[in-house]
Amino acid sequence: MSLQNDLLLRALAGEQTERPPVWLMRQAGRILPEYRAIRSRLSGFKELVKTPELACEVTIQPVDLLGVDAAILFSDILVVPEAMGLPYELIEKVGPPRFPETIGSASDMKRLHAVDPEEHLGYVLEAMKMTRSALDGRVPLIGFAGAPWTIFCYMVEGGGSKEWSRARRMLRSEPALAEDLLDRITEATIAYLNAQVEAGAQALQLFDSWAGALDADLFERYTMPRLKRICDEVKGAPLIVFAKGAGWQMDRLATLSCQGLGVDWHMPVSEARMRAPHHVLQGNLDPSVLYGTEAEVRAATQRMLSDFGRGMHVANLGHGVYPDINPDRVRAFIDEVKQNAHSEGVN
Ligand code: 1CP
Repeated sequence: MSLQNDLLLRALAGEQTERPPVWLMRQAGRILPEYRAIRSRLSGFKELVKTPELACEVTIQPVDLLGVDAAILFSDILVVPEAMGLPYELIEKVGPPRFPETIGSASDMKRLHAVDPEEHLGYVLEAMKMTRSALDGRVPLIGFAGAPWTIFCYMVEGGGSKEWSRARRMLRSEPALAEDLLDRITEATIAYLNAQVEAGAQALQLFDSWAGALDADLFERYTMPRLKRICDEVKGAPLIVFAKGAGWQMDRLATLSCQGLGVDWHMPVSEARMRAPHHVLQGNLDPSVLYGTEAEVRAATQRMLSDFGRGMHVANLGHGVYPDINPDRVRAFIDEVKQNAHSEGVN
């Protein structure tokens, strides 16, 4: 089945497209009342993630309701530590996800096992197959995983953190243990992403949401070799690596064999382009711009588009959309990107 809208895939292949494709990180989720309606009928987030019919339905919602050029499978990066042996909890109205058990010592590693995607993450692969078929070629389907360092952060800390000091302490005080844990996450991630491609993912994103917590030495020693392995060993779909807060490492990231690099809103676009001349860049509007008026959203989107210039660009925010943003502002952002083509006389 050929794609009716293949802008994202053509852009990631380095082709000059009529206009940049546009999608939003975290587009499937709490910004949409239609998502909240489904969620409120369920026992919680986990039921949604583990029920392929429902995951499929909320994945397609932003395609129907917002008009994005790609769907991203509704799931979470935390399914990988769970598949390795550390289950997460997301208790409604209590707060963000938590891991009741964490990794703090060599003996904790006994809790972990190798990941067989079919056996341990079959529900994600099922949702992927179902969604690919339900999309019926309307837009490409993006699969994803967390990068090793970001998953390591959650497995060591047990939940979100401002500084990730416990995770960074492990890198410095127990390097052999840290390397072992990062390698196991890397193995699981490679198998998982390849299985997603087999199940129907047409593009992939690796979220290194907490890459910005590392200094240059730690980034080089612990992160770069694993990102390189993933880029080299995952086959069959273009890959975007988004290392949030690590724009200053763009020249190192530009040595990776992935097709796309995410750019957060701190990074001047001209500098990202200079340091990564051969990669497609994705981003980078500050999500908080979407709290402004429609006119402000449109003006800021225009500025972003002109900063990136023509080609080699996937329009997105510089991080995930915040749950309390008005979907009309998201629509204004998307519409402004789409208008961009018309104002230059092409579709
Ligand atoms: O419905 C709810 O109330 C739960 C909120 C929620 C949602 C909608 C969580 C819990 N995860 C998700 C979905 C999700 N998570 C997607 C869906 C697809 C889409 O993008 O539309 C994706 C790609 C993720 C990825 C994810 N989960 C990341 C990487 C992206 C990023 O924003 O940096 C991270 C760090 C997580 C962990 C996570 N899951 C959920 C929360 C609240 C968090 C943050 C935890 C913390 O650090 O405190």
